[in-house]
Amino acid sequence: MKFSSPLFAATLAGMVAADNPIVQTIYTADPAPLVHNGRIYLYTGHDEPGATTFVMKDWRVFSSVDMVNWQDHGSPMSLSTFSWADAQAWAGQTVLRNGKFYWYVPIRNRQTGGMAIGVGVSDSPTGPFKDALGKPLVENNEIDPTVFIDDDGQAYLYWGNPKLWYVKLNADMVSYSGGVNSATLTAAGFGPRSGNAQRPTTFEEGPWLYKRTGKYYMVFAASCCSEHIGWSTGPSATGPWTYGGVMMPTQGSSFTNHPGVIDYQGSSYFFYHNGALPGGGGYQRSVCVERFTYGSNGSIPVLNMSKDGAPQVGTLNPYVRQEAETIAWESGVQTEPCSEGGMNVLSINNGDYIKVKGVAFGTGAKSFSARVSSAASGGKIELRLGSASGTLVGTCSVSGTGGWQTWVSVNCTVTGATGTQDLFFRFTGGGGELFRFNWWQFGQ
Ligand code: FUB
Repeated sequence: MKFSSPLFAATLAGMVAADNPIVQTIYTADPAPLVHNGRIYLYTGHDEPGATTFVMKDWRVFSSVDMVNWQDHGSPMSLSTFSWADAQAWAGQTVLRNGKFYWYVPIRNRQTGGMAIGVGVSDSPTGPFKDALGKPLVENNEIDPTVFIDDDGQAYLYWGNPKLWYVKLNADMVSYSGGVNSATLTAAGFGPRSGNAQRPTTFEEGPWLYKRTGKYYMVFAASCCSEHIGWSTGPSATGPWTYGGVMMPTQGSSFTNHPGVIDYQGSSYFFYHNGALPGGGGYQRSVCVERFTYGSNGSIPVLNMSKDGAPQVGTLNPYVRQEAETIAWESGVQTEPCSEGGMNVLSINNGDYIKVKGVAFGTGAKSFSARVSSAASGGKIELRLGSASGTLVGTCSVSGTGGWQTWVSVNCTVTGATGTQDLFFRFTGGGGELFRFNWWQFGQ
């Protein structure tokens, strides 16, 4: 992220050992992971810098195969996708059915002024998404949809704050049968809360429904404020629910938290948010991830927020084309849609860097190619190992190309890049923005 304050920039640069938060180029919130074709797609909200309430205008998508290097897919859905909505692009979830991706989101209905649940639909996990209905799927001024498709094909949409509601979705995923149901919130089901007659249990918002080894789980943001994460289980997708306990205590410098739970490549992962980036807080949040193990009886352990995040799953192959916006950590850069498709990195100034974690060079790389552009006079990409000031294994020069979206390929030789290493692209040059960066690849 490009921070206006030198203190913030220095703090971000100093957090390089961390893998949490997952994204540093922008503030992200309300994570909703989805595993598809061996890849994790992470759907998030987007907090605005400097906002003093939940000023949220679009949603974002990131993806990864290794839990540490995350590719930025930009914003395939925003308030403008929904002609009937005017504000509050809040916490949603995406599911796949019959080859289509359905993204359920809470948004403010401009006609009623109340919160409603809209549905975006796309043929691709990264969009673009369009409004599936042209109107709300359901509206009762409550928020935070979660969607789950049971083994028998019945899909459930839950949402709520302060109550918990559900409908049984039809197979088309954009209509429902049986009316709107109110889930019974009991202390036995969701843990007791005292001193709040409207909210007699710890359930607050952000339900996340899934099934694992025959047991149904409802994970949720609990109590307020600040929130912690709680969990309940039941014998069916409609309960009855039995309170399990706390999954993540109140931590971090955000007064909300929001759960997303998946299994990927044999491990279980918990996505949440906090205010850990420089300038972070309740309205400038960032998504993080932890790996965890269920108890033998299916219980969820208490997890703490960490800076380390989840361990890397496997390694990254530098000998196939990698997008420049696939990032484990960065300092100073941003992303934008690219004229060649996908996204590119911009706002590259002298001293900025991108870290790519766990790059498997094997017996050694001999060359490096990068796709770059510059409306200025360019600069250099230093290829360093271990840290932004680590061993220099190559330097690629970038010249002016006559435009910020006028792309050329540049090449340089590489010496001494062997084994598995954290790779740092360190950018150097004169003043101002130097160049932009679309993709890269090493040669053997
Ligand atoms: O991001 C806006 C709201 O804050 C979400 O809808 C809630 O879950 C809370 O995270």
